[in-house]
Amino acid sequence: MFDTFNKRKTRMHYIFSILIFCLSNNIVIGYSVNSNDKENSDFNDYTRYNVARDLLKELKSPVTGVSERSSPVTGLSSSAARKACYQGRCATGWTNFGNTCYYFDHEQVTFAEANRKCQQMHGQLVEVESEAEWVFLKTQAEKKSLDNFWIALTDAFEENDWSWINTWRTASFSIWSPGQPDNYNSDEHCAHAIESRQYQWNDWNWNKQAAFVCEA
Ligand SMILES: [Ca+2]
Ligand SMILES: [Ca+2]
Repeated sequence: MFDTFNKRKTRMHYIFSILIFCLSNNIVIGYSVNSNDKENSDFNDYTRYNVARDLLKELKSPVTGVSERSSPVTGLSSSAARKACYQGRCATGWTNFGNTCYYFDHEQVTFAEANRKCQQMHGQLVEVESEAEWVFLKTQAEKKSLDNFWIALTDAFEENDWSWINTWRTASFSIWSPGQPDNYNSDEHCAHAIESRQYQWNDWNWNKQAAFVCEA
């Protein structure tokens, strides 16, 4: 009887020791996973900060070799041109839709160059805010045989959080091509409309070249 009690006591002690060992190791493993998560998150924050900083630098850098381009309403200041566009009076070369004038440019440029060129014309790279606007752009692009073109959309600040570069508002409308955005090579943070996909969108490396559309 006493022996049985001692055996049971030894067994309980043994099981208890194993439990303590497993528990402490789990805590160590748990800590190490959390610590790795934090390191990964710090690393992701750091690389994402660099991506965003690089894009802002690109957007601010002056575009060289740009020829003088037409303003949406010839001879008017930027605000006057916008007011005229709002009234549906667009200059030659600009196309009216709703309260906005649009300029379709075939020149092949990077995302930042497209943005700057639109600004030089007193406009901005196009923000596509509704299906109606997208259908208008698509119809015009087909009519003008426009190749792939940049739109003002980026996820440079947070992966897969797409916002418009002029207003930094999160995009409420989007029409991605099937399988996109795929952030190919972890290096695609700007969007363009693809001609071969009926001008649905793809995320792309901002140093690639495409046509562009401005609005004012
Ligand atoms: Ca991306
Ligand atoms: Ca892509």
